[in-house]
Parts: sequence; C-alpha cells; structure tokens
Amino acid sequence: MKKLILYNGPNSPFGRKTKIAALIHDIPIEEKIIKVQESEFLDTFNPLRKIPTLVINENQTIVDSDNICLYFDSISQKKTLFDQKNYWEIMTIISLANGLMEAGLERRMEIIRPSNEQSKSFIDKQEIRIFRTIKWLENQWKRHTIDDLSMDQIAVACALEYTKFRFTDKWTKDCVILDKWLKIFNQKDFMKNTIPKESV
Ligand SMILES: N[C@@H](CCC(=O)N[C@@H](CS)C(=O)NCC(=O)O)C(=O)O
Repeated sequence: MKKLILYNGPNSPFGRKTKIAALIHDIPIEEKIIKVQESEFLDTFNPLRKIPTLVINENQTIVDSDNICLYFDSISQKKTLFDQKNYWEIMTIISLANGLMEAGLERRMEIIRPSNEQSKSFIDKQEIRIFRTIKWLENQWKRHTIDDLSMDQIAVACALEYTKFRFTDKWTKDCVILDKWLKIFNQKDFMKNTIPKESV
C-alpha cells in the first residue's frame, strides 16, 4: 500500500474535489492541512507552492487537482469518474468549474488587499465571469438527470459551494435547475463530510 499525503488547505475547492475523489474510490490518504503561504517545505515537491499537492511514498509528487483525481481513478478498483463515453464533455465541464473556482479565488485575493491597491475593474471582471459561467451551466445542465456519478458533477458542486461561501448565492434565483440539483447532491455523504470548516 502506497503512502499518500495530501497537502491541502482548510477551504480549498480544488482540494475538496480531490478529497471527494479519494473518498469515493475508497483510497486512504493522510490529509495535512497547511498554511500554503508559510509552507516553504512544499516548494521541493511543488515549486508553484499550491495546494492540493499529493506526495506518494515521500518521493513522487502529483501536482494539480485534476491530475490527483485522475491518479486516484487510475489506482482504484471502483467505477471510473471519467467515463470514456462522455470523456471530453466531462473534462470541459471540469475546466469550467475550475475556472469558476479560480475566479472566486482571484476575486477574494483582490478584495482582501488594502483598499488603495484594489482594482474595481478586476473584481468586476471576475464577478461577471462567475455569473456568466453559472448561467451557462444552468442552460445546458444535463448531468443532474444522469444517475451515474462523474467527476464533472463533483467539480461543479465544489465550485458552486465555494461561490456561495466566498461570494454570493444570488445566482440561485435564476439558476433553479442547478440550485435544485445542488441541494440534492449536497445530501451525499462525501459532500457532507468535506464541508470546509470555516463555512459552517
Ligand atoms: N490548478 C490548481 C489550482 C490550485 C490553487 O489555485 N490552489 C490555491 C488555493 S485554493 C493555492 O494554493 N494558492 C496559493 C497561492 O496562490 O499562494 C489545481 O487545480 O490544483
């Protein structure tokens, strides 16, 4: 059995995705919650110094949440979360969910800067991107009708929850399909067991 250490943050939506993938695949990981800005040690594993970062047997690193999820999928005996039949659709929706997370994160990083250093146009751009992406997902959301669990559903759920946590839930008013789907999806144990502590 390989020793898998997942360096993660307390609220990272990218990290949440990887934790959920590990839970669904029943892969034991040791999660280490770190303060990424202060974690110089991480640079030897991941020079970008970002979480999540997975370290295997203390000598191999997997960087980026999508690669970590794909790795768990590759070593699992359980059903894949990246079904070949819908592979490119799944990957595209995951990328949109990642973009949603990034926009939320960038917006947050900007609004916590001293007010004289903030760029209103940058914040506006991220907010417009967030609303536009959620509306796009709403308009073509088909995954909610599919019983099979896939990685894009998990990524979208993590991105929408992070949007609510760090920004707003205003979008739920005109994105009723996504809102209804998310409420049901949130009942799953892997969602309940990975709620970021600060958001409770
Ligand atoms: N593409 C990366 C993004 C990861 C990412 O942006 N992580 C953030 C936290 S949610 C981070 O580590 N930020 C640290 C920093 O920018 O200093 C992934 O999917 O894992």
